[in-house]
Amino acid sequence: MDDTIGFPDPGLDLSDGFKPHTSHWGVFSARQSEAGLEVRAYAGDPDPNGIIGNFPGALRHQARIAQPAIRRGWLERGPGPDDRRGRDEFVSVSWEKALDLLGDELGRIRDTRGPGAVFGGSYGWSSAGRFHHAQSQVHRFLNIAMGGYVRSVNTYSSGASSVLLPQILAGYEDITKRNVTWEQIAENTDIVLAFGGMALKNSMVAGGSISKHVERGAMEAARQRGCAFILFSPLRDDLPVEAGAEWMTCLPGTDTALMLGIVHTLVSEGLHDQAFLDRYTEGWPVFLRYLTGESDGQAKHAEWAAAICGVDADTIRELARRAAGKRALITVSHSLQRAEHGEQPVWMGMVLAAALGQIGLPGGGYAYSLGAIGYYGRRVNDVPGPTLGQGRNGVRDFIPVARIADMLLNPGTTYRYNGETRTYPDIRLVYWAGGNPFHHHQDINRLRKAFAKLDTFVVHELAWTATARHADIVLPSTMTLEREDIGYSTNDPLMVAMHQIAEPFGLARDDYDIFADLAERLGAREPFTEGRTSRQWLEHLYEPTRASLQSRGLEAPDFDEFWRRGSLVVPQQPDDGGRLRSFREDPVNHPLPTPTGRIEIHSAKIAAHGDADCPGHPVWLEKTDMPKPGAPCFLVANQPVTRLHSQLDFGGHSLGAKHRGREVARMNPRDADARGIRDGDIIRLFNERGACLAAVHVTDGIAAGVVQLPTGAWYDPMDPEDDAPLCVHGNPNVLTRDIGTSSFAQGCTGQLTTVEVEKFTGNLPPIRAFDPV
Ligand SMILES: Nc1nc2c(c(=O)[nH]1)N[C@H]1C(S)=C(S)[C@@H](COP(=O)(O)OP(=O)(O)OC[C@H]3O[C@@H](n4cnc5c(=O)[nH]c(N)nc54)[C@H](O)[C@@H]3O)O[C@H]1N2
Ligand SMILES: Nc1nc2c(c(=O)[nH]1)N[C@H]1C(S)=C(S)[C@@H](COP(=O)(O)OP(=O)(O)OC[C@H]3O[C@@H](n4cnc5c(=O)[nH]c(N)nc54)[C@H](O)[C@@H]3O)O[C@H]1N2
Ligand SMILES: [Mo]
Repeated sequence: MDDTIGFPDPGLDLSDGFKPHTSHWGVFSARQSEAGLEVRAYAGDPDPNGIIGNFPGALRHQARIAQPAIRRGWLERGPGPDDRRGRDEFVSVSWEKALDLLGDELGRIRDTRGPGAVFGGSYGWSSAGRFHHAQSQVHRFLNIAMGGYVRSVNTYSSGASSVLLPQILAGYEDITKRNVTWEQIAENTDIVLAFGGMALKNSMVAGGSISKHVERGAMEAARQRGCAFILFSPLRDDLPVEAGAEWMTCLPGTDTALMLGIVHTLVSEGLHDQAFLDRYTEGWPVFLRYLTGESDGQAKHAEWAAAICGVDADTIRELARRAAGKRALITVSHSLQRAEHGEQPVWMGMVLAAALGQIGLPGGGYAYSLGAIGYYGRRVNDVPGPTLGQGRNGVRDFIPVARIADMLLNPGTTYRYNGETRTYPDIRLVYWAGGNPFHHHQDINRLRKAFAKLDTFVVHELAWTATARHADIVLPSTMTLEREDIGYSTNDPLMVAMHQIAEPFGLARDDYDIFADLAERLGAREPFTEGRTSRQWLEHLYEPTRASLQSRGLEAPDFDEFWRRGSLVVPQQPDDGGRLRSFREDPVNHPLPTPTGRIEIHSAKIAAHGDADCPGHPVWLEKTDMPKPGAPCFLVANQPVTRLHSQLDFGGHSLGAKHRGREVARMNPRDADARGIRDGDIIRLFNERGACLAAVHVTDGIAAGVVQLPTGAWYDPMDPEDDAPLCVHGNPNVLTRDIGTSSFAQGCTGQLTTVEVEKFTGNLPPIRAFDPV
């Protein structure tokens, strides 16, 4: 308890008028003067992140929204389905007018259709502060002022794994936050098999705030001690050079087959840990019949796996022998499950770890999504942090988050989810604050048709994103630097007093103040605000932390003192290996929270669902989107290096990495040569759903047959009047498929699709995504 070792806090550099602040991509201090905005990374961070360099150029950029705006068609003709969304012009209006019109429309929907006609999932990352967190604000508002809303469950990050893991291993947080830590890896691990890697670009960011980026140092320390890192990925930089990894380019989407080949080798050579399987797992015999081919006629041996995944059979066998009997760690990235049948590699990774028998030992076993987010897999704070109450949602209905277009296009139709048959509701109004679905959702051309069906689409945004451009009512919100907040994450010990650095842009207002005025129009100001100003809310939300520190006899500064200092280190729980460790030590008294209390290699519950696309144990399932004539290359649409998703794509750090204004794709020289494409060219990527332009970097750091284009370049249709316009900027979601992972979890599958690529030789169209509206 009370373990803050390893977290000396040098404090933020507050000299020269700099003030403390934080973001999903790091703690910093900043100063706004006539010279513009300057940022200084937190001195306690051993490996600060360049993404904070997006702030200076973004703060006063013309892409910011200066004034409330209403789509002309909605203003003139009122609410109703309209395919002019995303094509129409906007009319700037006063706050008074915007809020009056919106208040009336919310009242109409509430009183005629009820809150079940409102979709308020509002998925997205918004900002790091805990009070002005846009989702918390919009959910609280809709609950209190509207009586509720149809919500979304799960995330785009872990749509398949967050439904699966609790049924086969342990709670999602047990596995991602209280499991194998970076210190354990540095000290104990002999070999890491990293499926999808642990790219440093990803651990640079975190949910909430992040003070220290430790991953590079931990991998370097492990490597120096003799730990071997094996990277299975289409991209070499999915592990840092410090890890000294051996890079194996398995074909995208085939990790499950590869893992089956490794486990088959373990079993056929008697290298698997039968004692572990007997003592801790459920269903191994059923799985074994599948592995050996007894149940389906096909043994999953190394040759079989090699023919599917492209890693040769000798290498697969060698990997099994190298991992057996060692402190072996299997890591599976989020990306593997953000694809068709994404449940399978997550489940099979766990089975591989179980067969190696290391689950629950320091630095060994199974670490799902380690490295996807900074500090994941590290310790959890031992004091409560600030959380804004959401009120009560009077609507029970929900959708799995990535099924939004299906819901809007097909009200009243049924779909499968987690063993149930459910019905899509009839949504008339969508309210979004703090997310960018026209960046994050798949098959944007289809999404446009889905949003055309609404009566009204309301968006709070700080900038003219594609989502704002598809809305009916656009309300300008402040960005984090323009307001006070508390920065905090449950697994980062540094709580940050986020001072206001700059005045709001134009007429932008805090989401909270916008909702307070709307609540007034709906007769709910007092329950929404509880009579508090923003500053009073911060004091109120800080109090549980202070009281908890005080009750333990620790230094417990009052709010004013915390605010003056700028940061506060809170104690963390010990690194005790969490639930998997205690299960290993005593499986009878510390059973897992699965139906059998054991590691479920076979799940009777999932088998009973009867869904062929996710049966009762992990299996290799053929993909329906494989390279073919017309789309012969895999497209990996992964997370970007220079920004968080689409946020501040107009900031200097993000713009600086583009080439001729376009997002940069990567291709192997073999694929480029075959198409007469050279490094630095502009290419057109296309398939049956859409097309976009991008610049290209030709490199042997990517596997042949794979093209990579990160997410987050703002959708920029050349001619918005088209049904499937060319995106001239490089948003891969004009190409991705909008299907669920399976009937079981219905997660997002945006990571992987297939495309053709050609050199673009026409006149280069201008980028207009960042133009003011
Ligand atoms: N093809 C493909 N698509 C993917 C993925 C993939 O791997 N491949 N990954 C998916 C994943 S894992 C995720 S998490 C999603 C991310 O998708 P999102 O979370 O929707 O992406 P962000 O760009 O972070 O969107 C946050 C938005 O909030 C706005 N914002 C910031 N602060 C505030 C504020 O204070 N108030 C308001 N009102 N707005 C604010 C920002 O300007 C930004 O537009 O993308 C998914 N999409
Ligand atoms: N800089 C930055 N960091 C981020 C984010 C960001 O936007 N920017 N977003 C954050 C969020 S919300 C999330 S959910 C996490 C996402 O965490 P992840 O989903 O793990 O991240 P990605 O970068 O999308 O994918 C990781 C790598 O998986 C590889 N890969 C793709 N498909 C396959 C496959 O089939 N098999 C194998 N073996 N490898 C494959 C790709 O080469 C890719 O680089 O990242 C977080 N970190
Ligand atoms: Mo995510």
